[in-house]
Amino acid sequence: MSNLSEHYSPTTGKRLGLLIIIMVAIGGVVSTFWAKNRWWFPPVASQHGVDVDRLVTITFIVTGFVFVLVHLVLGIFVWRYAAAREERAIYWHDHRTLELTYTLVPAAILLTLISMGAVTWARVHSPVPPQALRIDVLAQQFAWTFRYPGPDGTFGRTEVRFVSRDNPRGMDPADPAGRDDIISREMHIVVNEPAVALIHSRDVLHSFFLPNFRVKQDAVPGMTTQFWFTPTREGRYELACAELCGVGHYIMRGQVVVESKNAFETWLAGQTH
Ligand SMILES: [Cu+2]
Repeated sequence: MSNLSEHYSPTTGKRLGLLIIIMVAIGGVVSTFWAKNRWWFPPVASQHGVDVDRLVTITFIVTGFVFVLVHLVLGIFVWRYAAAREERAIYWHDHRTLELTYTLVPAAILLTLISMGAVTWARVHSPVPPQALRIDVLAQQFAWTFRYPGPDGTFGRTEVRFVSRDNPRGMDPADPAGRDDIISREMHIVVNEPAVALIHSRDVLHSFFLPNFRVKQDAVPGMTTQFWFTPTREGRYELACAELCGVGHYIMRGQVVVESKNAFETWLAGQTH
């Protein structure tokens, strides 16, 4: 013990404590003022996206507060109780009130955060509104294509055995419902109206990621996954693949256009069948 206290003087403790406090302060300032505009989300453009952002903000505030608090206390304790020659640490075996406090308080905070998340999740993944615009999204190495059901409102049948170079979706040539289907390399949707993406993959796992809309859904070979959302702002947005799907993953991007009902109808009418 005497050896230790010769090496670790109260000055060392003060320096270490101060270092922890300074690091927390620098980290807080840098992330607030410098990283905020570089590493933050792109502007939100969907209804549920606002709820998602609110959840993220609340979570950051709560966890950030606890993070700073814990490290300040750590710094202060290192400072205050650095190896003093005679002082001994207080020790007790049981402290019911203290144990209950540090168990129940974090549990209550976490339960609150989780419940808020669960409520938002349930709303985001609620049943698709019947009037939603349906878009068949096909992911393949390394591109996105979109299909609209055409004037008859029905998608033509697809089957794996029909997939070929000229027929990447595997449209059944015998199905009349498929004759008027419209295939596009851009996804167009109507502002303030729900749209549902019915997502397929032709080869490997991909992920349908619309950062502005806070939408992310895996594209899984052999099944249809879906995500419905309501865009709230007109404009042109990025669609990215968020699942490492091969050497061309980085170029697997698409465009999503949110426009008025009129502009959408005009665009759709101009598409070749
Ligand atoms: Cu991909």
